[in-house]
Amino acid sequence: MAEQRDVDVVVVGAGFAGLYLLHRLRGLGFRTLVVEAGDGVGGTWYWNRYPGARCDVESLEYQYSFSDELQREWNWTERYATQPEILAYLNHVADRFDLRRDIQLGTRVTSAVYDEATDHWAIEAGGDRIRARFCIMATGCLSAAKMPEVPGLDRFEGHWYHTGAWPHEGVDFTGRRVGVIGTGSSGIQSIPAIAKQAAHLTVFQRTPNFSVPAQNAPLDPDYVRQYKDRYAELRRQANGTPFGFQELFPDTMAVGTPSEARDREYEARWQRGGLIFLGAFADLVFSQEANDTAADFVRAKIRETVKDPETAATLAGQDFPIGTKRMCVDIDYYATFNRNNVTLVDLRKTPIEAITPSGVRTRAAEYPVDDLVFATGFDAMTGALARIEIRGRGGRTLQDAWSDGPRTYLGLAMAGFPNLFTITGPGSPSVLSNMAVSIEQHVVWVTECLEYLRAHGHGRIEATAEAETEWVQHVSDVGNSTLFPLANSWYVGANVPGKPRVFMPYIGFGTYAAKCDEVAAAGYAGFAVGANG
Ligand code: NA7
Repeated sequence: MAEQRDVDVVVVGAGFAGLYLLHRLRGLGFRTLVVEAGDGVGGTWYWNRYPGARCDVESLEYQYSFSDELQREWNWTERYATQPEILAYLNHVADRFDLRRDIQLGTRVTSAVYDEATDHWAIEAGGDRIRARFCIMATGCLSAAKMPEVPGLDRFEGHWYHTGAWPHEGVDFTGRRVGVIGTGSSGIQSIPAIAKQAAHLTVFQRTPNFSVPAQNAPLDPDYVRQYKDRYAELRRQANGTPFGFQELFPDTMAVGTPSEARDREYEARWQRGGLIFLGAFADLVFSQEANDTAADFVRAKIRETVKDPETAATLAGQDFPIGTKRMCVDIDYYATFNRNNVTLVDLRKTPIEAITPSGVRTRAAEYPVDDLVFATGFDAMTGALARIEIRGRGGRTLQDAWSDGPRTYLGLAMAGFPNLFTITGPGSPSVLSNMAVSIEQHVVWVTECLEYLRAHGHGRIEATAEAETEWVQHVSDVGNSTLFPLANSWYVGANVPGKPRVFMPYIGFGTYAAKCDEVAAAGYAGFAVGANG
């Protein structure tokens, strides 16, 4: 029988969240162990190594703010950092803060079981057993890769890859016929890069997405210097905005603004590039009429860019309000379809019937490919947690507790699962915000909570069923006041057959953070706390 390790806190995952958790918990004197499935740190940025992978949040905004020296000394080279650069940054953080000695790599947590008699969690991980009073799931919300339900892959004779589990040695597509299935962020980033290398690229599109240009460029050293001087102030500003971005949200409405002025605003933002396009007007995610003006602007840009009218129409055939599926940020995505070696297949007209030994067969034709890339996304927000057997009070599994959809209090804790926390969990605003800002907020809140419990001699904390029910309702009410639930997105679990259709993220980072602060200031209102078991 493997030896059991005893710690105060076990953290599952060594990505952006897990690394910062370890740094803070250690600083507070908690004996902490981080368990990570990958052979390196970095989480999302460890696994997603597909060609063209970048963050769609600007590099200067997508970093830790907890260390002044770190932000001063680390230099991002481009406006949008590539995956290798972000991974290098996270490795730098792991080394700089001497984190590695408490991270167990290459170890997948398979179960976490709560012992009511002692208020401890028993964790099983690759044959190891760990006992900890607190367990924090920093497992990521886009980390459980999702393959499509298409028959025949087992007979495919070429190579196939999922963007979220890309080979470390890279893939050379030179001279090869490649198929990409999926046109979310991962597809939209990888398609231009693969098209430059492959002999031929066939893109299989089910739902066309909205994408705006990144207008990526090397960072100007003068700009970076000025930015660094104002860093703390800018981050404070981001912490109060609805999506955790520095850009302040406008109060002007698209409805009522004359169309020339509206289009000038959209054009200016298109030229600036990036997700701030959606910040053009305050009513874009609330009013269909407003949303249509932004969506029509992007569709016109697609038709202007893509030369073949039929291909342009297929790329511009979105059937959901812009922004209600994660909008994509691209480098030359639409222009890529002007290349002679790229073909677009509209799966809405001719769905995939099967993967054959030599390609992809749709209802209309067979497309021969040597390599297949699945850019088909993730079982988002709940997938990584569902893959671990998590048992709380009475041996009840989290999957059972969430059979009608995820239920959390603040996206951080669950009734029936004492001393368990989730970072970027369902019910938190993480996926609808600048993830770096959300993660820092969650980590600070959870670690301050543990500090409070220790200071007050409490060994147990648990969200009450009432607080959880109220929060679930509130998340849903806020979601329903917007256009978000209109899209068949992974925000509502639509990409996973059988997954309950529940709008999972909380909309409004600033409001959320204020609510979390209020809860803490009121002695953790909505939680039951108890003495050491
Ligand atoms: P996404 O955004 O979930 O995109 C997945 C894409 O794959 C999307 O276009 C899907 O079409 C498509 N898909 C999924 N299953 C199938 C099948 N069976 N057949 C055809 N096409 C399919 O994942 P990403 O990895 O691109 O991005 C995830 C997040 O990472 C992103 O939001 C950013 O936050 C970063 P559908 O829309 O379901 O019709």
